[in-house]
This record gives sequence, C-alpha cells and structure tokens, in this order.
Amino acid sequence: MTEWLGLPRLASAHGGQIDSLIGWTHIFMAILFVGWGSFFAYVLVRYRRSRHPVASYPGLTSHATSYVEGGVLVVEMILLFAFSIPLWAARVDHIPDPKEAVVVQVTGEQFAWNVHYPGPDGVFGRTDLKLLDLQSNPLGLDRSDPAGKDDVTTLNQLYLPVNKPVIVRLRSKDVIHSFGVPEFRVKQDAIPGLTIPIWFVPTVTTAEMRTRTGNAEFQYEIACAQLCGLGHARMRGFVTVQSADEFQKWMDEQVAAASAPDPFR
Ligand SMILES: [Cu+2]
Repeated sequence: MTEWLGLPRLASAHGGQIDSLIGWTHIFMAILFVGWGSFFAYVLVRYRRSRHPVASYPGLTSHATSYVEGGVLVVEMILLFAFSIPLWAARVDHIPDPKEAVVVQVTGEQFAWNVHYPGPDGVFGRTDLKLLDLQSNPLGLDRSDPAGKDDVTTLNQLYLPVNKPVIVRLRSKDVIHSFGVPEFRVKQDAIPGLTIPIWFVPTVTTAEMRTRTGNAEFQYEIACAQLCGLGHARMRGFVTVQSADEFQKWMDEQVAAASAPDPFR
C-alpha cells in the first residue's frame, strides 16, 4: 500500500504499521502543503496593491481560518494520539519474553559493531575492562567465567533466525552511535553507560530477499545513523537472516569454536 513512498523493502513484522503511519503523515502533509500554498497564492492575488491601495486596519473579522486551524490541530492530534503513541508504546512496553526470543548484545564503538550472543546457557559472560584488547577481545569478555565459556562474539556480523523475535541490547563503548536497519524499520541510538533494548521480528531471510530484489549480493546493513566521528561512514555491520535450522547450525559451529581450547592462550 505504501510502495509510492519508495521506502526500502520491508522485512519485519511491525514495519507495516510504521509504513502506514509514514504514509498517512505524508498524505496529510501533502494536503496541508497544497491547501496552505493555494491559500497563500489566492491571498497574494486577491489583496494585490492595485486593488487595495490602503491597508485595512481592522483586518480579518471572519473566523473561517480559525476553524481550518482547529481542523489541522485535530488531525495532528489524531496522528499523534491514535497512531504514533500507541505504536511507540507497543514497541517499548511489550518486549517479548527473552525465553522466546534471540537475545543479543550489540555494542557500538568507533567504528564497528561488536555482536555478543550469550550461547546455549542464555547467560552473558562477565566482561571486564582489564581484559579488553582491541584486537583479540574488544568486549573484554571473561572466558574463565562459567557463563562466558559458551558466549559467541563477532565483529560487524549479526546472524538472526527468521520469524522469531529478536531482542537487541544496544550499548556503546565510546560515543553515541545509532543502530539502524532500514528494512526492519528499526533505529535506536546506542548511548554510553546505558543498555537499551530494541526488538523486532525479521520476516524475510537474506536468501529470499536476494531472490525478491534480483540482487545476488543483497545484504541487510546496520548503518550507524548518528555522526559518530571521522570513520562514521564506514561503520557498517551486516545482518544475515536465516532459517531456524541454518541459524542453529551457525550458532553450534560458533559455540564449538568459542569453547575449543585456544592454543595461543
Ligand atoms: Cu557510529
């Protein structure tokens, strides 16, 4: 219904509501633009100097424009209270049960996205600043913590199963970044010192999206949506949406690799 907006292809369960809100806002703003624009042009001609050489000091006495302004106000309040606020409330109030969702921590830094899965135990391992090493351990994950042994970390690669709620716990190591995936219609700032949850349900696998777009190289991209420094433009992460089986297989491989004894330690 909202193709005319030219938005990126939709690939999340809640995105349709956001698109329809964007659509209605555009329709209403177009009506306002044409309405006020024509009124302005009419007034310029109607009250031109040759016809009205002397200004009218009492001015307008009719209340017609007040009614129009009242109407605009009512429609704006409907957009705000009937559409925007309930939509936003549903996003932030009804976070799915973590037991039924994929929970993943995504930590922005200049200029990359660190992805951290809790592993099969579902518990994120301890992190410690002292263990932080930009090359080998960018999150300072403590592998000696029992909860941390099976944790999986990646850089700029977020793997997700299709049709399952995902809770992304957003964090930042340095400045404000913003996690934006246009196809999922999600965008949220990552703020140092805070862990901010966002959630969505991806509905289209990367493979399916490649077929639909006819682009064999299509990738969901996490674009940093806050100017965060000189490398901001290259702060890109990628999301791979897979079937539940493919995702589980990928996760099992990662867990096995993470738990394998490290010969360099
Ligand atoms: Cu950034």
